[in-house]
Amino acid sequence: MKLVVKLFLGDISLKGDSKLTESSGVTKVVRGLCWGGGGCEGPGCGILIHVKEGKVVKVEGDSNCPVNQGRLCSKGLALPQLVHHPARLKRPLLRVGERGEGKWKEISWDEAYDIIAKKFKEIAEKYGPWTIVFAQGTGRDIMGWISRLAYSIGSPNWFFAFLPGQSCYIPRVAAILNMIGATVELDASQYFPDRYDNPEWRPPKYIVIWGKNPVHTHPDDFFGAWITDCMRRGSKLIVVDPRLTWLASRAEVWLQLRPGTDGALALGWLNVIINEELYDKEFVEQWCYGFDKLKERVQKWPPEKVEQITWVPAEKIRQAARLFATNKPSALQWGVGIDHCNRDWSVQTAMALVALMAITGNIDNPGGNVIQVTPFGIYQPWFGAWGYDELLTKEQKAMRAGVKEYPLYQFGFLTGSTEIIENAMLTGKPYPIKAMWIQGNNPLTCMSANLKKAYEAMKNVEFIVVVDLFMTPTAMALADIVLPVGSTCERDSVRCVFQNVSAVVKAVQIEDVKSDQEVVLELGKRLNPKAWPWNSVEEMLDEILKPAGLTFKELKEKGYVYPKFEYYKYKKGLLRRDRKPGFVTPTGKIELYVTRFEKWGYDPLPDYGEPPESPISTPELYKEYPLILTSGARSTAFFHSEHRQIPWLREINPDPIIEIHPETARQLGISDGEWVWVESVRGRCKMRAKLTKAVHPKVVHAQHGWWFPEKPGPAPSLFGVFESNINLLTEDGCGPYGFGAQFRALLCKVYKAE
Ligand SMILES: Nc1nc2c(c(=O)[nH]1)N[C@H]1C(S)=C(S)[C@@H](COP(=O)(O)OP(=O)(O)OC[C@H]3O[C@@H](n4cnc5c(=O)[nH]c(N)nc54)[C@H](O)[C@@H]3O)O[C@H]1N2
Ligand SMILES: Nc1nc2c(c(=O)[nH]1)N[C@H]1C(S)=C(S)[C@@H](COP(=O)(O)OP(=O)(O)OC[C@H]3O[C@@H](n4cnc5c(=O)[nH]c(N)nc54)[C@H](O)[C@@H]3O)O[C@H]1N2
Ligand SMILES: [Mo]
Repeated sequence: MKLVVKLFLGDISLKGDSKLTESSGVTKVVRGLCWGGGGCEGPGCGILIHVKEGKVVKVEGDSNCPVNQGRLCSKGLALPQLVHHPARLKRPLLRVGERGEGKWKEISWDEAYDIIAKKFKEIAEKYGPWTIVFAQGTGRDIMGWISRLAYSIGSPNWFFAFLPGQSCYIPRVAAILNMIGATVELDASQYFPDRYDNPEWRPPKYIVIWGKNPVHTHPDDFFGAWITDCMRRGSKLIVVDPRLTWLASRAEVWLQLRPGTDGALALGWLNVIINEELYDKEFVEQWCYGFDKLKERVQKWPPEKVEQITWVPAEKIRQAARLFATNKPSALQWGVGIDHCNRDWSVQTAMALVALMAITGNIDNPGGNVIQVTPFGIYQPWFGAWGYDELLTKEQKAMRAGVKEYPLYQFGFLTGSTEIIENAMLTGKPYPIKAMWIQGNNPLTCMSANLKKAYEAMKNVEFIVVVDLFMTPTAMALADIVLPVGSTCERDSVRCVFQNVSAVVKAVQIEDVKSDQEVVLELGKRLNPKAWPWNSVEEMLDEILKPAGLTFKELKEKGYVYPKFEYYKYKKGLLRRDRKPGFVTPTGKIELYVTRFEKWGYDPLPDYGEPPESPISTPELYKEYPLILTSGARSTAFFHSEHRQIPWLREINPDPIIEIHPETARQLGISDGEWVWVESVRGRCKMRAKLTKAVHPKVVHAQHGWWFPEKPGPAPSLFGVFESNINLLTEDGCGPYGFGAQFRALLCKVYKAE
């Protein structure tokens, strides 16, 4: 039978995995994008949304999308269950009982906007607009919108509530922006629409995967299966991870380090590569600054000493360092393991890893670590600076929480500091926080490393609005108004991040739900019409796309648009404003010795110290809490605290899991599947033991973000958020540079829950 599918965007013939027949009754297939809103923060996977009678009946990967080439993860495949979930928020809600009581009244959007706009304006006038804070989660399709909303009322304080030390990628970004002037990513041919067939591309000989698990996580705009694609084309792996991940089990070398000791290990690699003269001398001479000082610094870190700290045998350290340095091109990929495991040293750990990429000459070369640029130079909303310069006055910028304390905050995402804002909520200093807008963020379940403190802090905020798809513990406990927004299948939006520009396309409408974009535009107009001159979301998207010479309608038709990509941009004068060759740093070179850090009184070189809690830094505590706790390695079933109510996904991962080595469990009298208490000096929670040799006998790994949508919502239960949540045990606060968290590498004990 000839396949005829009526499409939203004109007719296209579907191929490959999309074998639909008329008899299946599917009437419409919309080509969209999985990005936030039920999907993840990942690389923007192309999807085909199958719609029948206004319902999403199936979502699959788009084989024409160069990013995922037809593949899709469990969360994307489960979108139909999410879109039509009975617990979805469908109308704006106004709190009518006490906070946490769970008593709500449905109101219209106009009523909701009126209340919010009035309140925000009053507060801005009386206390200053900076006392209204705008909180987002990991971001995805929210960052730019919410930051502009904040700036349009004069608040410089949009931030991650309450992510300690901006510890999702930003500590790494802070290091690399000051050393290279740009971010880099492993070259898996993602910048070419013809991908692996492109003649300029070469597969990396070795891929070092450091504190990351991309096949589960697809983070930082990287699709995990690109690693396995490279492996099929000859790439070999070196994995640095305390857990035996799927990738570690397939690596030529797996370095099972003690959690939190990455800095020492990286310095050990640098020691070997520099002292054995395995580095790229020409590249270092021509393009790097401060090599001699780095050379001097790494003398402190011979492999034998590093072995004592990291538990990784010196010979293995040498082997890995030699393989990486002597096989060009090779690439090094780093993950949130760098940001979460050693709060006070995370920036300097990242610095050591940047130095490894640089001195081996693996920067912006085919198959190395390529420098990322914004496609078409779009002043795009993703990085969240959208409107910063034009909308904020100098005085308002100076009020951003953290700028005075942490000069490096210029090199993150222009966000306010969690530590300063949370403290301001608790103490009223340096100014009180009067209102909070929470969009795409579940601080009471996930993002804070100290849930009870976050709870206490937010209780002091007079007026809180939560914008979400579901009633979360945060919304239930604290919201005065809850606004329902749609999934990635329910909105028009654009994604302009690194490799391409692509369109998020609306396929269905669920009751009174709006998209995040509509909400910020409509509320924004009421707060400051000058900042939101567009009459519709489409007009706004057209404006954003102007530098690409595209309208939103054209982008929807084209699907995935790639700018021309160039290697060796630093040689061609493509990075600097003055068009001279070199990097965007004060010296124009890659700064192994960071001149800005020197200026600000920070150590300009990589270094290592113990995590705040460890067998070495707190030996007394270690006697009582004899296991090293790491947390939050991502489950394929969930995005952080999301998806617990989605049947297909909950079935994959029904309970909160703690991984324990079978030998350790035997000594503790714990058997597989048993409920246990996990306890740190700060608190305890209940989890189900999974016995596995994938963890070291002295290390346990706990999942994060757990709550139970099936349990009672009203306080004190709050959907059981304080029962099995590991963030009752973790430690908050940031490191000296203002970055880094301690979600991992802490001490705990585990015992049977009788
Ligand atoms: N112990 C431990 N804790 C951790 C971590 C860890 O490794 N270990 N990791 C940390 C890290 S790196 C991060 S980034 C944070 C994440 O912390 P969060 O970003 O707060 O986590 P999410 O669960 O993704 O919460 C996002 C909320 O946004 C809603 N949402 C989803 N899509 C949309 C949308 O399109 N629009 C709107 N308006 N809402 C949406 C979801 O329903 C959910 O309630 O957690 C941190 N917490
Ligand atoms: N399915 C799914 N995907 C996600 C998310 C999700 O919640 N679910 N969250 C998204 C977000 S916001 C982020 S930040 C990314 C994170 O993505 P990744 O950076 O890939 O992070 P994780 O899986 O949290 O951790 C990576 C690895 O770090 C290891 N690790 C733990 N402690 C240490 C240590 O001390 N040193 C080293 N070297 N490794 C350590 C863990 O064992 C784990 O295998 O994932 C994103 N993608
Ligand atoms: Mo994150």
